[in-house]
Amino acid sequence: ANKNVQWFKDAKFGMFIHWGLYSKLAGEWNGKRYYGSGEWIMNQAKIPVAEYEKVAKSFNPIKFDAEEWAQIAEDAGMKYMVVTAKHHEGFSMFDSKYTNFDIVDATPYKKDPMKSLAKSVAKRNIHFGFYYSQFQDWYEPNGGRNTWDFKEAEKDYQKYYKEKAIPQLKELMTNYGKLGTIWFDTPGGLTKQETEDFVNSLRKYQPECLFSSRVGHGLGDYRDFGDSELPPFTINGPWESIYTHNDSWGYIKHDLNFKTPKEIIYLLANAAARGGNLMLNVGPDGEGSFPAYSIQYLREVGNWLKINGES
Ligand code: FUL
Repeated sequence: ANKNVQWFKDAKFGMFIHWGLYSKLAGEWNGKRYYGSGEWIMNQAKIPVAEYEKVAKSFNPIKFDAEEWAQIAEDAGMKYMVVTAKHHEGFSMFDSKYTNFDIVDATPYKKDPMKSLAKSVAKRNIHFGFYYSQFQDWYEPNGGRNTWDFKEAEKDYQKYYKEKAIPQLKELMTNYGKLGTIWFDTPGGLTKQETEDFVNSLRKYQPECLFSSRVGHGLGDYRDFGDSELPPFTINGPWESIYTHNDSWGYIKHDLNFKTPKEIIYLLANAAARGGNLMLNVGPDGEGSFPAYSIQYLREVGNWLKINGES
């Protein structure tokens, strides 16, 4: 295990951010509404890559303001932030040399929002990290789980890891300053030995950066449970629970089921009482704005913590 895990154990409260092309679709495709997890819309609607990539042409998050996002997290009392650098859809929300399907090359926005976000967050002494979907990549012929465009039997996962996932993780670990964590998700395509080699090959870029347990095979530096799951009793060792503010991780405009400040404080207290962290997700929209309810309720949580919390 990584000896730099103390900050994580002390953190208690973090912000998770799901942001990608799906945020622009906002839970709707060809006039049909989708529910559940907005970041899964490409898979739910079986949108062909050739159609999905067109979404990038109008993705222009002009309202994105790194200072504002970081300030919302700080005011809420959050000590770390993990943002989607690439989710299962395969779109890179950062400038990458290894694909043109990224926010700088494929959108009218043309800037790398992760650069300014990393800076604004670090400035506030909040630990910064990236979510990276290391196996599922529905854009790549050799990435995991797009079976509506590509044939499973023809996939070469090793090639995808070698040519995209590993080089991109190197970019993330070398171009954005000091990272608190890389949040891997939904492992696949690698044996335990291969996963160990994968982890070790990345350690050298930032030995202190933590890796989430969803890197697979019981590896990783801290434990995550299922989505929206609190362990029923005290757990030893570093862990976190992940919940989202409404019902979806990625922005869905017709999902208004936001947890109240009181509900968020209950979750936070329950995680803390069992010895772990709560990482609460918000889903900014395609223009780069947080939902108004998230801004308001997180501020109220922060105000409560200032009066009642220790920190
Ligand atoms: C899951 C992913 O498949 C979801 O889209 C989301 O990112 C959640 C936090 O993890 O397993």
